[in-house]
Amino acid sequence: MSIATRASASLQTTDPEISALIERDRERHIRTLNFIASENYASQAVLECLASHLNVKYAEGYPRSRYYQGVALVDDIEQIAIDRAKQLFGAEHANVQPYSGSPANMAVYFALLQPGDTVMGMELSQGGHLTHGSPVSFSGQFYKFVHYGVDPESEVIDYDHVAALAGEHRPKLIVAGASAYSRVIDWQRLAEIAGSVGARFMADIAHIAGLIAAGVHPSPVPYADVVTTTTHKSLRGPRGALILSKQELAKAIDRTVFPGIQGGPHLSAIAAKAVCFREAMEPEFRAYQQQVVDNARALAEGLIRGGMKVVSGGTDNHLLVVKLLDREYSGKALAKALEGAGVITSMSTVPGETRRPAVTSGVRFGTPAVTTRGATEAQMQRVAQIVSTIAENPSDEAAIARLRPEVEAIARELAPVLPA
Ligand code: DSN
Repeated sequence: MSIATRASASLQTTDPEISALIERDRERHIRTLNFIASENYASQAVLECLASHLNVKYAEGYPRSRYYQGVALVDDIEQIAIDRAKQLFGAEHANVQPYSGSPANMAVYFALLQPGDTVMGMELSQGGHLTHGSPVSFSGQFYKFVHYGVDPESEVIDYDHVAALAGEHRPKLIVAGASAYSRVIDWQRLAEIAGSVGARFMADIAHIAGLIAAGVHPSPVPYADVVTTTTHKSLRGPRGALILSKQELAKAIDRTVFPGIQGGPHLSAIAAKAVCFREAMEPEFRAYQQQVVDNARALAEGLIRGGMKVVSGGTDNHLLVVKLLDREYSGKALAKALEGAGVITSMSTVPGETRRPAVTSGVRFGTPAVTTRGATEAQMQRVAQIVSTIAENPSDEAAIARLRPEVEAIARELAPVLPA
């Protein structure tokens, strides 16, 4: 085989082992129900960008100001992505280069803070994110994070406590946003608290960006100095991230993303982001996001009817967390049992957590992926019954085996969506 022929050989020919594993994983998706709140099925158009020749290109810098030649067309692509991101979210400035959510958050911290500065963020065990000051993340190591959380009774963010902590600690930045919080976030209230102590306000909307773009969750853009998001969760684009900001922070953010912490932008991902922003402007996207929320509510109601406890008693968005503090088994045990039946979830800590983070007392369910496959409330009610039955005794392997065909039957009713 000549060098040129080898370069154009298919994956199946070049590496049958990886090819077969990818195909088996595709089948796994089709035969199961994906309730991982942070996963979604991007469109064929988005995937085509990711697999395109743009993977080749180096273009360090920004459109019309690069360190490489041959960039005129990728400049157009990145500029379209920037313009669409600004239009979609009503933002003054957009940086579409962050490789993923953690580097996006790092770029904002590096742009706005000095090491050792005080920052406030939501407690990880109550729904926050590692990059919001966990001691095992750079964020908790470089900065002095003070954490706020939820009211122990309502399990909704305790805004009075946020205000009291801000007054006491005078942070330079307040970070809002979460990975496992099912209620509407009051951005205006948090921005007012930040303003009252002279802090900047950052919203990390990674989980709910799609809902916000579609107008089914309020937007923080009018209130926040900076908004970060991944593009692959509810927004349904490629793996990657986006930073939106006020114009006055544009230079500082851009400089920090490149050359501050990243090298060459991933132009295949940037093209895919542009496509995803365009898709998110379509009326169908709004209908999709409304169905995501309706499905999450139907699932929560069904689980509660089935005897399960749901954090905060329900959901306003795309996810919910079941609470297992009073059960003898952990979140990890239930998530594994559910996987046995074909219901794919992730364990989650819960407010008042008593177990280790690697075991937990909760399971998080999200509806973006199954809704992309066309699921509706009736199917969510059937899933809720199956989950409630397994939760009665997650060690009952015979029951799990009996329920698996029921899950597979629901999965077969849905669109396969993944390209072969
Ligand atoms: N790991 C993601 C999630 O599952 O929520 C957050 O980055």
